[in-house]
Amino acid sequence: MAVSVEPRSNATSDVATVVVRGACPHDCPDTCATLVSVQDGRAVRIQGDPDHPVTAGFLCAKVNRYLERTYHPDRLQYPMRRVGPKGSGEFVRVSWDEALDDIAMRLRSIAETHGADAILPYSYAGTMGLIQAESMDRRFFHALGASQLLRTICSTAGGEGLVMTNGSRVGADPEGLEHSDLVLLWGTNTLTSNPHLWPFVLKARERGARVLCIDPVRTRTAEQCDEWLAIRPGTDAALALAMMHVVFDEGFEDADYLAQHTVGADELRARVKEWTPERAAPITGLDAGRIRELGREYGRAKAAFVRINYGLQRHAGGGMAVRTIACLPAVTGHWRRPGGGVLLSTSGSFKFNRAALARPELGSHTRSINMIRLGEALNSPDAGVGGPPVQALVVYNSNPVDVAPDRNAVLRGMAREDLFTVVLEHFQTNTADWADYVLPATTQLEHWDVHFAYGHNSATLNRPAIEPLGEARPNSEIFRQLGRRMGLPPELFADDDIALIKVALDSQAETFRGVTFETLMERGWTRLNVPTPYLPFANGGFGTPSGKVEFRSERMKALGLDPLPTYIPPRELPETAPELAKRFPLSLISSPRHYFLNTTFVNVASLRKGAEPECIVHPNDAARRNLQGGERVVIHNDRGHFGAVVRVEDSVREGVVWAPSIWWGKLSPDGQNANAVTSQDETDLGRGPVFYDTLVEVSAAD
Ligand SMILES: Nc1nc2c(c(=O)[nH]1)N[C@H]1C(S)=C(S)[C@@H](COP(=O)(O)OP(=O)(O)OC[C@H]3O[C@@H](n4cnc5c(=O)[nH]c(N)nc54)[C@H](O)[C@@H]3O)O[C@H]1N2
Ligand SMILES: Nc1nc2c(c(=O)[nH]1)N[C@H]1C(S)=C(S)[C@@H](COP(=O)(O)OP(=O)(O)OC[C@H]3O[C@@H](n4cnc5c(=O)[nH]c(N)nc54)[C@H](O)[C@@H]3O)O[C@H]1N2
Ligand SMILES: [Mo]
Repeated sequence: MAVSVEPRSNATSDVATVVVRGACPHDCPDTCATLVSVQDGRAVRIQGDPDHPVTAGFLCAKVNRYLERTYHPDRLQYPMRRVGPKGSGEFVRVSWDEALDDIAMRLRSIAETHGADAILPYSYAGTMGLIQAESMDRRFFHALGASQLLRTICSTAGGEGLVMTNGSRVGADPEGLEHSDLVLLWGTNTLTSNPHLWPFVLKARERGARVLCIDPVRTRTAEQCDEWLAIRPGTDAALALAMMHVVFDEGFEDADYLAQHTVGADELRARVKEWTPERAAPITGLDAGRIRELGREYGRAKAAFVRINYGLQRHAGGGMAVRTIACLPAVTGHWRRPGGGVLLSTSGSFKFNRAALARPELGSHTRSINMIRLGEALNSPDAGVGGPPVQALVVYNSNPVDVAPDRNAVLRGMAREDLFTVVLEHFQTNTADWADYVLPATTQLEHWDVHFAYGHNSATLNRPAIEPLGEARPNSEIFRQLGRRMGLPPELFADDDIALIKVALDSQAETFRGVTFETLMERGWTRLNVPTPYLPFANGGFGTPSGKVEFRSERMKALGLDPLPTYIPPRELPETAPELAKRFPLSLISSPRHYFLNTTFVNVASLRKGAEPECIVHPNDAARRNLQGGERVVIHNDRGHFGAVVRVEDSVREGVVWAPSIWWGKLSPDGQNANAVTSQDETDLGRGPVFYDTLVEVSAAD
């Protein structure tokens, strides 16, 4: 593969330096444009592109260490075949030909004996690149007739909630945030999980906006805000309903926007009439007076910017919560003005030609398996959905043993002697330990890709900066080779990665006008064909069946849900599960630790800094358990347990335990992590996970 470079003179060194434009591949709203400096074939520096309006020349704490991760001594560089017992982690090096021939033979034999849907791909967003995450791999599994994977683990609950109200995964433009006069950071740890939004928040504040954070945890983001509203987990819809109560009650609604661009305004008004701040107070754990004042602040604002991220939707009613919050700017007409609206995701504006990349029509007949129910799928004779048992698992861009809920169920499945497991990876993760074959994959510095974003409006190209390490290969190439070996139609596997990028860009969408391979090659990134700031709904134009904001939704009704916004309580709270709560009274939130990206970077020493898993407990909860702080505890429920060192602080609300995540099991003293206690339950919309809807008890270890 040719390495594409842009020569640049380098005054400080006599070794020629070339700078290669790239994209951060990680699952984060920011999708940064990067500049990688290469000397003599080795990457020596990675920086954020100073010209990119959102990257703004800086990278996060983690991606600043991307070179350390790439050149990590533990990088997998050769294909390996298991020799020891399953899970022992004993492997021998084999050639690519030997590995691929044997994998093709095994998969063919499973397809003949059990049917091709006994083969399950398992991937998520280890890289978000369209080429390495949803091109040749998808063609391969679709043509094979493998089971489909429902990729629900992160964003489908909130995404569907947004679609029910507004009709698309489109939101307020972060580049307009500075014009906002009130910023609500609602269920988002912005400084950790979306740091490139922060400069825009600061600009709004400089212009006079108040910045509030609504979160059960006083995160580093909440610390920086004007106020922390310590809401009870999973109760956000009740707060939003009460805010709308105040807005209507005190006449802050935009009657003209309601009349022109919404459906069901009268029914919404009647619904929120019941939602007095006094009713929402005990549910949300917030003071009724403060809720009323928040409703007024929102109502008086001209352009409130509500940044919701994905934390608040990881509860049983997460879809409804997002749908309900998304109603707010339509009631007040804030969509009309720069800085106003709700932002969950901008991804809906990126109309890449994904169908041509992935060819879903080839596999549309096969069964679907929800990725968050992997434990059930591996342990049930009919995979939990009907049909053959899962006999082969092919994992790439994901680390299911550590990220999927109900970890012990996943581990039981991975241990099955009759399960054939292939893992494409950079590192020997806990998942790779259970593989029959481990195949070394390239990193973002070593392959081509093209990226959308879910927190801004530019597409980004990634060019390889260095040659692959050892014998590592891009995912796309591994599936190309497997497709050929398995005798699938050769024309599906003919495109090289640059041809695939051009396929992805072959879009007729208006937002894609001007987004071409040439513009991307020239600058590295291209803003979609939308104005700056983009006001997607200033004049309506919603993607719902009615073309309007659907306060009342027939689609919700068809799903058996309330057609109007409402509050669906978490499954695991004292008031919904009183018996369970007697034994397990605390709500566990296992949201991202600042220096990890899901389980990526956990093995980078400079980011782990010798730390151990920890949890934070409120002083009152600690006192009841005789915990002083600093000692080792076990966090447990009927699904399992994991260990942590406890910190006692009032930075979590009473009743909540925060265990920053996601640790590698094998880098934790007890080999476990937070997913030992999470459940395979599904959200109301989108069949998503309920990671933070989890009751536990915290006990001193021994
Ligand atoms: N550094 C870093 N950045 C990341 C990631 C990472 O692992 N590390 N992960 C990336 C990925 S995949 C994603 S999806 C995003 C996730 O990033 P976010 O969408 O920001 O989600 P979380 O960090 O899961 O949760 C955000 C906040 O929601 C709070 N929260 C939990 N439950 C509730 C609730 O019921 N109501 C309210 N109001 N708040 C609640 C949590 O305490 C947390 O502080 O971040 C991305 N960015
Ligand atoms: N308890 C708890 N569990 C959670 C969450 C939580 O907050 N709490 N968050 C959830 C969320 S939001 C998400 S998105 C998921 C994330 O789940 P995953 O998408 O599985 O994320 P990672 O843990 O980062 O694992 C990605 C793996 O892909 C590998 N990888 C990266 N690039 C490539 C490549 O080009 N090729 C190949 N073959 N491999 C590559 C990396 O080395 C890494 O091991 O986890 C979920 N699980
Ligand atoms: Mo995620």
